[in-house]
Amino acid sequence: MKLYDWKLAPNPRRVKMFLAEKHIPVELEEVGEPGTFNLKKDFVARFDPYALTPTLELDDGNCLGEAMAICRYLEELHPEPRLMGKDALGKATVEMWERRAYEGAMFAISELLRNTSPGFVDRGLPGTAETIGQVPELVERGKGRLARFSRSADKQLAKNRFLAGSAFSVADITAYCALEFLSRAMKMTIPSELPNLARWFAEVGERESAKSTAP
Ligand SMILES: N[C@@H](CCC(=O)N[C@@H](CS)C(=O)NCC(=O)O)C(=O)O
Repeated sequence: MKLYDWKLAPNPRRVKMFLAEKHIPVELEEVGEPGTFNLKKDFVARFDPYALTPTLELDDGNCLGEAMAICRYLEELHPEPRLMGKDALGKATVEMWERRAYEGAMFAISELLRNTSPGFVDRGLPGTAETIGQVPELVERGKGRLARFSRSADKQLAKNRFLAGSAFSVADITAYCALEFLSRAMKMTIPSELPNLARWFAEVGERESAKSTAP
């Protein structure tokens, strides 16, 4: 099993944290082109239009894309510790918060970065060598989306230790990887009026899985 990785990027880190929480060893292959915001040409040619990290290549040659699909596969094979919920309600709650974290934080941050950064000119969407222009109007929309998610997460974390309740889950992993990337790469920190989100962010950052996967 081999994980195609892009060390600096937040989405492959979701799977690396998930693997670390479960103590599953994996071979990593870096497909980021050093010193650029591009992936290596041979990787893009092979997987276009889904040339995305993370991609997991299994020993039989099957390849899985999408962090959550990869996590689902790993959770089935290595159920403990459970990171995707235990019973029907728990699983649905994790999925609900993971989806909110992906759309409200990870995807929102992607809108901010890809539509402003000179490194992403003509690469408004990831995964393909096709020319896709930047749309500056999406930046404000992305900021609003991120603010709404952050406020709702702060409210949820006022009553719960983690996003989906008392147990750490893949929802925390997605939200953490997005917000950590925001502070590291885009120098945007959690606003002081969201103390519960800040408390949670510090706690997740202390986990071994966060430390061992830090770029
Ligand atoms: N929906 C995908 C998103 C994956 C994604 O966007 N990965 C980024 C890195 S954070 C990537 O590989 N981008 C390739 C590119 O910029 O062309 C997932 O959840 O795994």
